Amino acid sequence: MLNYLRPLCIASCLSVICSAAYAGDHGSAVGHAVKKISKSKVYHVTASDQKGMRFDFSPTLESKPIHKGDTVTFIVKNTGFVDHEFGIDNEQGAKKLSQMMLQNPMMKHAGPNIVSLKPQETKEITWKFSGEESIYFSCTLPGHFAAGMYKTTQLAKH
Ligand SMILES: [Cu+2]
Repeated sequence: MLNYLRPLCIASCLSVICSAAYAGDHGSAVGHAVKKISKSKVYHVTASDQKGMRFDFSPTLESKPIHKGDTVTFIVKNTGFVDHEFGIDNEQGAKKLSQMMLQNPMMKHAGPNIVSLKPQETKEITWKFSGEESIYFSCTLPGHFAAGMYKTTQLAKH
């Protein structure tokens, strides 16, 4: 009986650790999710895996930077052949979660700062940027972060 229960306990403990480390209740170290779509700043993001795993932003983050305090909508489309995620966090949060996912590939995780996308699926997330200024957009599915599936940006000052 005890042996039977043990894997369940490990799984639920991990998911608690994971959400505490990565998302928290309201967002992440770099802001929080917002329900209303941004009227001023929208990026279309593709998550792809045909020519390496990557995110592409349109417009690019270089040509249209995000400023501290901005509310931004990301319309994310998975144009690849496998599942992907789009998460918003700081470097520490993104790296910690991708490391945990590598060690526990079956681990389920979710949070207000992550959208999960099946192939050809499109979802949107609206985020108010506050807190830390160094941002990591990342896919933390096992091996994807290491393969280069992330983009970083530094919030611009007004
Ligand atoms: Cu991915």
